[in-house]
Amino acid sequence: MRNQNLFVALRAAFPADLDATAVETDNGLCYSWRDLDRATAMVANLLQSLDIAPAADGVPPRVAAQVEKSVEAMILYLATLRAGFVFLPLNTAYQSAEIEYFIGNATPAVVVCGSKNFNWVSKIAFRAGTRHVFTLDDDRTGSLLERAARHGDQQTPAHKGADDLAAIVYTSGTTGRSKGAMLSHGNLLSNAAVLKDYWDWQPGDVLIHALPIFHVHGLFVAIHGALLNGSKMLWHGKFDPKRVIADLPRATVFMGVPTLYVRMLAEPGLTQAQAAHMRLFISGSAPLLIEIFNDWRTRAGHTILERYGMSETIMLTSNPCFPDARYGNQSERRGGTVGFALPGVSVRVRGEDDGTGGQPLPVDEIGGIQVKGPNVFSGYWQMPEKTHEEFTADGFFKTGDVGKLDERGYVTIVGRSKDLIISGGYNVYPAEVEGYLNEMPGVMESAIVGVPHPDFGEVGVAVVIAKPGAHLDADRLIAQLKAKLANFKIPKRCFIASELPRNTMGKVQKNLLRVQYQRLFQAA
Ligand code: MCA
Ligand code: AMP
Repeated sequence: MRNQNLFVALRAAFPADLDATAVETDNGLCYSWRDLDRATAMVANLLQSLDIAPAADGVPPRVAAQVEKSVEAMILYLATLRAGFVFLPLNTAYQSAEIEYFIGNATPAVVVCGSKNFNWVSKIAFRAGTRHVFTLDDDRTGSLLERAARHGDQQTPAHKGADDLAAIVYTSGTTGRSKGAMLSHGNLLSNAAVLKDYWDWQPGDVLIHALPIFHVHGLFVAIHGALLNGSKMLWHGKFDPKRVIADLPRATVFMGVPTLYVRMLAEPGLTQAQAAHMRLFISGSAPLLIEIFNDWRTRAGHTILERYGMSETIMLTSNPCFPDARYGNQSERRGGTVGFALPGVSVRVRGEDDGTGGQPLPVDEIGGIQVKGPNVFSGYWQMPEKTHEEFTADGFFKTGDVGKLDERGYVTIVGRSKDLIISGGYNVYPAEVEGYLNEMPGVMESAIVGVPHPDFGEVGVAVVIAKPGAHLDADRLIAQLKAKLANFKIPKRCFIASELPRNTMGKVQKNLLRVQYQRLFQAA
């Protein structure tokens, strides 16, 4: 049977000239395609040489990585695929309680972390039974590379079927702990192949990569897109609007969350002349405001292509690259919509879930968005009941997003049935943060709501109620939260109130809090 390892497909797309530049970094380094091939072979050989007991359930070893963005971090991801192991990317903002949960839940055989975190991360990992902890920093140092340097630069990619597990991506839950979405080689490759076609990747395309590589957008959509097209990447370690704008004349494709577009629009250097060489600007991970969509058209002279996806499904819908022949100019990129279901993906909108998955709804009616396709994950790591709950009897995944489909098939997202805040493209689940707040001394209860924010799109605001007789200090609560949770999850403001609004059933009316605080950041 053909080897369906995703790495094999990516490697096959490398250009014939292996000495051409594959990645150019913002600190002046160049990596050739040959460098990527050799380095992934060396790291894959290292992984395969480790003394790891085979798992009774046959699941390949997991490699968890909490490392700063670097080309070597991307090489670690590709090497993990190449070795046939399973990659588990972790946001660098996660703190010890979060890391303890992920490592305890996924029981990785290998953990890779920044050298400044080695002491506490290795303690957590060793306690959880991980025997191999390496370091990797963003300046090409660390024990991972030192050890890999002792291995050969030839390696035969592990043989994989389409359904074999390639990555576990953790997404927070509306209740309880984070869930690990299990993505297979087939999920990732089918999506990448569809996007190559749909976004019309062309010879000579050059991608500006300025997103973090521990989430689906930067790790899969951007990297797979460039590699599967044999395209060079201009690699930005950290997003800096000025530096991205400076690179536009050398590039053709850019992918960003809406906050990146907002920040670039604030730069006088963004002009139509500067963006003239670009072919495609893509936005996703959070709603793109129509004002930003329109401003970008005027200032950069391009129409942003907005698309929609999830960690569990990778990309689901996209506005078209070109008008669809069936609809002529009626099928252009439409601001405020996330476009059409991608080829091979089924998207439907259903009414209230009555246990049957919900009734079909007519065109333009708002309901729950459900999806099916070769890109959709197989389930949550070791959570069969959760997996069962999130799928309908006929195999559609309930996204938790609320939206509608028009008669041409454009999908518009109007809200979410899940209590989720998307801040600068990162997901924050209020239930998780409220859980931490509620455990703090003197706190009786709390509610966190998302409110509009000019930079991050949406941010969390906390309303906290003190126990009788207790005195609470909002700044102290925020400081205490910062010590426990990733920084992007911290509410941007905290208010101490005497009570929370409740309906007759006693449920907190978050909609009222959202209205109360909706203008909080308007003038910011
Ligand atoms: C940083 N801060 C944030 C965020 N980022 N607060 C809320 N939301 C955020 N996203 C806070 C920090 O805690 C800090 O607060 C202050 O802002 C400045 O931090 P700094 O690190 O300097 O911020 P930055 O480097 O400018 O980061 C902003 C950013 C970043 C570049 C917009 O958030 C980012 O790269 N976002 C992209 C996320 C992404 O790739 N999402 C894709 C997920 P303090 O000073 O108080 O400590 S994949 C997905 O959603 C699906 C599948 C899809 O469809 O793509
Ligand atoms: P994640 O859990 O990080 O994979 O985030 C997935 C969620 O991001 C989706 O369920 C949507 O709520 C949201 N999302 C992604 N792309 C878009 C978009 N273009 N517009 C609105 N929401 C989006």
